[in-house]
Amino acid sequence: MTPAPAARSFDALIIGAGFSGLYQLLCLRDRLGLNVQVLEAGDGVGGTWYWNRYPGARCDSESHSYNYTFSKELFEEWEWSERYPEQPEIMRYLNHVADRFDLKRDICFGTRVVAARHDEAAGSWTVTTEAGEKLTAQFLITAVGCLSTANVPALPGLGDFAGRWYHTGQWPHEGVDFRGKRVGLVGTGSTGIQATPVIAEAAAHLTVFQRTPNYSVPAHNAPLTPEFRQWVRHNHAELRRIMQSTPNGHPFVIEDRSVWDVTAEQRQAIYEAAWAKGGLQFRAAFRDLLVDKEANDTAAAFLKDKIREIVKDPATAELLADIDHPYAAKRPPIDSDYFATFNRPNVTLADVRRAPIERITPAGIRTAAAEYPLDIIVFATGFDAMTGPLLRMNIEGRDGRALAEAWEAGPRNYLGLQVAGFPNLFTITGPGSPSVLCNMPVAIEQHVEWITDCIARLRADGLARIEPTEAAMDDWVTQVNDAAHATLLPQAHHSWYLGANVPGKPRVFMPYAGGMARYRAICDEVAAAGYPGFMRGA
Ligand code: NA7
Repeated sequence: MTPAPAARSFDALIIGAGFSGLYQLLCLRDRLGLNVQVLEAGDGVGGTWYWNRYPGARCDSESHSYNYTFSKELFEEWEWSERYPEQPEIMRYLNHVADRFDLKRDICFGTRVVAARHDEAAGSWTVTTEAGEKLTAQFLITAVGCLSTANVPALPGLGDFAGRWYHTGQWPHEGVDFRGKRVGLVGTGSTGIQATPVIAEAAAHLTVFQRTPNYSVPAHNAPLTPEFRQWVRHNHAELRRIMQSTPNGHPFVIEDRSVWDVTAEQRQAIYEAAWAKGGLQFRAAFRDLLVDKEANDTAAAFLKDKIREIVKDPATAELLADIDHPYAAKRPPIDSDYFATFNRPNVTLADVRRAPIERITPAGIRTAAAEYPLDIIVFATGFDAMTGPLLRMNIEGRDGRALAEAWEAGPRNYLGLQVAGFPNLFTITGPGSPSVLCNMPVAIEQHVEWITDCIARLRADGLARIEPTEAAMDDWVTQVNDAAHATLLPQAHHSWYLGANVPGKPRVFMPYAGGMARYRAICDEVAAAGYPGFMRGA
């Protein structure tokens, strides 16, 4: 554990030392010259990647786009080894960044924030850590990630399970030995789909408990060739331009053609080519896949046929292909041999949509249909996404009003960045911003730079505080809703984008679905116009 900082009072406190916290520290400390402290619960940098060490943990963004782009030198000196970066390599990258810019000296590790309260008279935030320490700052910036609060289902009997159980987002650093073990994996989101083939290789038997069947496109991961790496190194500016101009912040453009511009044969050939290429790019094959349900149906049918082609047992294939939502309306997973894994003799699929899990017994999992004896249970059951990490910190704004109360009916803010009644609090990649619908480093750089400019302008104007108006928030909530409903995204009624995976959570489409490029333009316009919708004061 890093010793507590000597000074108790800072210009800015940043919570979290992942992609966003590191860059925010660099910007505020080295560009603005502020006195900044980062508080990080983990014992190292990495954020989401510090905790998600499950077997097969890998980013679905392609590695050459999963880095910072603010520094050409940093971009050019780092070389990724594979098409998609694996968790340990992302950790090496973030440690490299932290060391290169000498960031660790201003990060307090092993320090979990349990409360944050705004003091109106002092114009400052007081943050309390789990150890009871109190720190104050004029600005409070949350860099806590969107997928950092593990969602362990409240299943009766879990405490009595005689084996070991783990959540993928809280994976033990020493790893888990599956050899000779009967393993149950609950959840078939991106995580479960990544972990299944890797666990199946090691375990004696793996049972995958599937509630909602999911599409998946092959990742086609492979080592990067020296030629590709060289091309990346020489194209920093162009790659940055593309990533900043596309709706999802990826280094490829969405094709400007409709599903209906081509014949059925041409469409099939386009989907085959996209399948062969693999990755998230599949969804960029046509411009209307996420806005026209019938167009989407053509992609869905193609992907379901692929499952039936790959999986040999027809009953298992039908269970896997029985998908009830439009393709990419939930976050689309990509995989390495996920469906083929069900052809292995040591892998079973259990349908817990028709026969739900009733309880965990000392011996395993009991569903409405059968009892499955298990030695290890892996919960790949996702996260209390986006709002979860913010709400668990007990943030209180003016007059002690809790953020949990302000967001009782779902998150409300302006531009996904600030909440009325919570002056000088900024939420990096918060709900109401593109965040999880975007390649995260792109969303993070945009937010961090906007916040940095905002604070710089405030100081240059001799002002000390900023918060949005209620009217601006109301208008933004409407825009976030409208943007979501212009797409098929809300049609996946069980999606974590809607908070549907957490019992009791308000059903509100949380990220801004209008596209990163449009969002960036809106934020830039607001800044250029002198921050309309915000109240700035002394
Ligand atoms: P996700 O995408 O939220 O997936 C969680 C999975 O766990 C999903 O299949 C859920 O089914 C399932 N789940 C959750 N609770 C239960 C219970 N109680 N019983 C059975 N099944 C359950 O999380 P991931 O970690 O895979 O991915 C999160 C993001 O990380 C991903 O989207 C990328 O952005 C990176 P459900 O669909 O709720 O029926």
